[in-house]
Amino acid sequence: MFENIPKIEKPEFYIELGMRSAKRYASSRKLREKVKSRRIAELEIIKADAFTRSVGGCIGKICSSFPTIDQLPIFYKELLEAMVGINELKVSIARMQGAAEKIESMAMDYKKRIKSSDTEYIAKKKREFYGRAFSMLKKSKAAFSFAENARKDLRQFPSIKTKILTICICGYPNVGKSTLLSKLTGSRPDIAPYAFTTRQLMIGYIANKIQIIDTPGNFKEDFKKMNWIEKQSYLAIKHLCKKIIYVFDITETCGFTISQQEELFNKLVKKFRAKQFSIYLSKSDMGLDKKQEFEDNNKNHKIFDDADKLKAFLLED
Ligand SMILES: Nc1nc2c(ncn2[C@@H]2O[C@H](COP(=O)(O)OP(=O)(O)O)[C@@H](O)[C@H]2O)c(=O)[nH]1
Ligand SMILES: [Mg+2]
Repeated sequence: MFENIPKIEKPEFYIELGMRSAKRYASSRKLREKVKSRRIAELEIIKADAFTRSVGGCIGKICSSFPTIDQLPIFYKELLEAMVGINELKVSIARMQGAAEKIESMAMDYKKRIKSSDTEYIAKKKREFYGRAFSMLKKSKAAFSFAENARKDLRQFPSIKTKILTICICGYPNVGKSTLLSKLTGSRPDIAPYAFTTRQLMIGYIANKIQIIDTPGNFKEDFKKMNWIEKQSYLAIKHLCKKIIYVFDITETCGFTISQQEELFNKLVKKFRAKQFSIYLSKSDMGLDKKQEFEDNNKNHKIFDDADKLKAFLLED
């Protein structure tokens, strides 16, 4: 979703690029003026134009490639705030843009002044113009590096659809969440016989109608202390999903007892009160049948031990 922001270099890079562009234009243009000092002014104007165009063009491209923050869906806005900092990003973009605009207006002034001046004055003004332009860019160094770090973070943002029915799968590590995602959507997430396999949010789709997100279930209380994946999942549950499927591993081979799993389930139900919870009992193929027992204990929630039946239920809605 945010893959198109170009790499943001240090200000020196754009200075160098601008100077190279100035040189290239100066050597390729035919001068019209006949008088020596006029010819020098004409040449310097061509250079200043090329420099300003190059710097302004690069910065313009960077700034416009960032998403318009105020128009982002709330999920992405909060993710951006958590991972990057919205204000800091806005300030950095404004700084870079401001530097480009200032250079442009300095160039206008410089060109006007040297137009019909003598060689010595042109040389003095030239030193002044580039000196100021360079320091203008170098002063914005922090903004360039902040924007570059933001770009790197943004590239790792998940591509989540924010407008279709979204369901999150929650539960302790190793209970069978990714396996269920794969059974429901046919996608092939990271499944391994050890915990903490999920390093990226795993997302699958049923018939392009339902989006299912595999999340780690055991969130830390404090949002700030959550890791990257937990933050994404937490915000996805909070802002995007309508339903939650909680996976119970009835065999306890995941390493968590049923009562531990129940505790987490109750915590989530309390935390995300507005969501609709269903329960999926995984690993029921291993010979244990606890469906009736779960149904007796959870009158408020639908219980499934068959992924196909769960899928049919989700599609019904
Ligand atoms: N027999 C059986 N094993 C399962 C089932 N679901 C998951 N597993 C196994 O349990 C382990 C953890 O599964 P995984 O889907 O990665 O769990 P996650 O950490 O919750 O995503 C893996 O070894 C799976 O093969 C199931 O329904 N039946
Ligand atoms: Mg998993």
